[in-house]
Parts: sequence; structure tokens; C-alpha cells
Amino acid sequence: MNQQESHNEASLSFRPQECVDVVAHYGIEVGIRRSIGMVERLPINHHVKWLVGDQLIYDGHQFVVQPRRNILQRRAAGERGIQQVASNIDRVLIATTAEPPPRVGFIDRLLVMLDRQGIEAALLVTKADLPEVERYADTLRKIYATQYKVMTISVKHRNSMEMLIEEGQQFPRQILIGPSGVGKSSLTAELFPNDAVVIGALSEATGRGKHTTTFSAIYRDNSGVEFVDTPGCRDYGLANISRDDLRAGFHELTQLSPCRFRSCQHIKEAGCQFLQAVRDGHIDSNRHKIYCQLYDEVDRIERLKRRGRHG
Ligand SMILES: Nc1nc2c(ncn2[C@@H]2O[C@H](COP(=O)(O)OP(=O)(O)OP(=O)(O)O)[C@@H](O)[C@H]2O)c(=O)[nH]1
Ligand SMILES: [Mg+2]
Ligand SMILES: [Zn+2]
Repeated sequence: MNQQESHNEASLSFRPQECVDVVAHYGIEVGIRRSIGMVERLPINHHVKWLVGDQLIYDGHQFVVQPRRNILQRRAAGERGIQQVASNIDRVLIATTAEPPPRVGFIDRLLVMLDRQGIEAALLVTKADLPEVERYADTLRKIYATQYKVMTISVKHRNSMEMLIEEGQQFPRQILIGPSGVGKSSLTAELFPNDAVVIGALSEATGRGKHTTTFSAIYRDNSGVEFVDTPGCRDYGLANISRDDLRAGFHELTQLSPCRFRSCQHIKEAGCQFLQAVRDGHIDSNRHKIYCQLYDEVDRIERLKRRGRHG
């Protein structure tokens, strides 16, 4: 990665060694927060690959990106290119709710990707004031709560908001990832009332979100707790995931005793402990179903790659 991204217009207004954070990305401009707290817009050239979450240091004539702790990447389903969403993230909050529901496998794919990128994850169930949400939250708890924290919140329940702020002490920069319309921006607006966050309605025709938020931005309170609000995403494509990564991304597998065959892929082999755990009711059968789907997908990609290499 080229760490020496240049920006010429900056030379007048920044002092050498000044450190700034990239807090929003609008395509041809970025929002940067200076140490005194002020946010300014800075035009950028198309070759500049700064990410929301980057820290930059001005060296007297250009900005230098500081080494990133991590980069959150995604591949939109069906697309080839990998998109870099944000950097230097302490935890991803996977935001979903009963209405509109996430696509089947959305959470699982994202969890595999995050495991691969070494980024912490928690599940956030939104709109807990609506009656159907408790059942939805229960389903998620049954599937994921042994491995991941599952939290429920509503912008109408003040105490659930306070719980999220407290979580921020441990994870100073959390990013909200989830489908359009689940309430990511509503939550951000509630937590950071002094910032203008745009909130949309659900589409009356489809009940889905309307993709109100179009760029990612970081919001921060006086104590330094930050949330990154992002545009809604319908699906999460697996990118650069091997079969080993897939297995590692299903954390519950690490707690099972070994399968009969060391090469067990946990699909339908005899003596498979994943299948046994499903039969015993310790692991939800849907989780195994999704595992098999993702396995097929990864397998197909690996075979295509091999074929590409050999001819
Ligand atoms: N009942 C209830 N409605 C909520 C809650 N949070 C958000 N909403 C509603 O859900 C709709 C969508 O909210 P947004 O905050 O724009 O959703 P978003 O996830 O940011 O959507 P995108 O920006 O399109 O990705 C709005 O009509 C909100 O009023 C909640 O806690 N309870
Ligand atoms: Mg939004
Ligand atoms: Zn097995």
C-alpha cells in the first residue's frame, strides 16, 4: 500500500506534524477532524486511497497515512471488486431487526469475513420497542449468544442507549453494519444529538429501507466514544476466504471434540461432531445449513481459481 498519499492544496493551512482523522468520505472530498475538534472538508485526488478511520500526519507538504490496525473490507454480492469500508475499527456492530429482516446468511458471512480480518464483532438487534422484535432477538441469541455478544436496543429506550455508550469505553470506535432501514442512523443521531445525521423512512411498497445514508461517517462524543454510521448493505460477499478460513469463522466448531476423520469438512461425513451437535440441539440447524452453502461457494471459487491458473 502506498502510504505517501499526497495532497498539495493542504500546504497553506496545516502545520508540520499536525495529526488529523478522516471522519467521512464523500468520494471527491473527505471530512477530516483536526486535533482541536473542528471538522473540515478537504478535496482529494482520485488516486488518494484514504479511508474513514485513517489517521494522517502532515509532513510539511503532504499527508502521510499512519499504519492501519485493520481494514474492514467487503465485496458486494455478485461483484468482483473489494471495497474498503473503514480502518482502525475496535468492533463491528452487526445491526439487524425483524422488519426489514436481513437476508439469510447475512450475519454468518459477515462473521466469517470479520474473523478473517481479525476484527471483533457483536450483534445488535434494533427496534426492540416493536413487539415482533423480541422473538427475532431470541432466535439470534439461540444461534449466536454462545460465541458473540447479542444486544438489543431501541432509540425509544434510554437505558439501552446508555448501555451502548458504556460499551464504548471498551470499544472506543464501533462501526454499524447492517441492511438499509434497521435504524443505524437513528441510533447514531440519538447517541450524538449535536451532529446532523440523516434518517430515512421505510419504503411503503416493500417495507425495506430506502438507502438513506450514502456515505460512511464517524461521530464522536466528548469522552472519545465513536460510532461509524455506514450506508445500508443488502449482502456481504465472501472475499479471499479459504475453506480453512470458513471453518475458523464458525467459532463454535473450535469447541467441539474432533470429528472421526481428520479431513472432515463437516458437510455430511460419518462421525462429524458439527452434525452431532446439531442433532443434540447444541447448534442451530440453520447455522449448519448456511455453513454448507458457504462451503459450496468457497469451494466453487477455489476450483475456478485453480482452473484459471492451469489453463
Ligand atoms: N420503532 C422503531 N423505529 C425505529 C427505531 N430506530 C429507527 N427506526 C425507524 O426506522 C426507519 C429507518 O431508520 P434509519 O435510521 O434511517 O435506518 P438506517 O439503518 O440508517 O438506513 P440506511 O441509511 O438506509 O442504511 C425510520 O423510519 C426510523 O424512524 C427504533 O428503535 N424503533
Ligand atoms: Mg442510515
Ligand atoms: Zn466434521
